[in-house]
Amino acid sequence: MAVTRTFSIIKPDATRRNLTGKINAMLEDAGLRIVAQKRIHMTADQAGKFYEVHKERPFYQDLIKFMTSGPVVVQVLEGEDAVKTNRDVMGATNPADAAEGTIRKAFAENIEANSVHGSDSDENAAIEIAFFFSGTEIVG
Ligand code: IDP
Ligand code: MG
Repeated sequence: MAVTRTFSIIKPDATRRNLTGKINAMLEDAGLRIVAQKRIHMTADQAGKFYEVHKERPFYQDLIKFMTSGPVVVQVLEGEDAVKTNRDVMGATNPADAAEGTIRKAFAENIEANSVHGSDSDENAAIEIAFFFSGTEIVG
């Protein structure tokens, strides 16, 4: 396995409850290195574009409302097989299905307000990283 990068978001439900540090500790304990990070308040335009793949899903408008309801922390994570390593520590989308020891099991409020985003493939990781970060903001 190679060292790769993935894109992560600490979502508004988590920043509201001041969980950024606890989530970062779980990411680091899973072997991921935070090589870029910034706290932003997404615009509806940004959130709409970011989640465009879900635009036909019934929850799309709600998701945009949620993702713009407060600050988020966008991150680039680096590590062995980073996409999978991060998805494993995130846990299932629905916290009711998330395994013990995962971020969503520990912190998610419900299937929408589920505390973290993580890219689902290396291709999407590259697209999502470029959506929020310039090359000089990422320091490996
Ligand atoms: P993922 O975040 O685990 O990759 P996706 O299916 O890509 O899950 O969905 C993106 C985000 O959309 C989820 O993290 C969650 O915030 C929201 N979402 C997914 N499914 C539902 C749903 O059935 N109801 C409400 N929100 C949902
Ligand atoms: Mg997804």
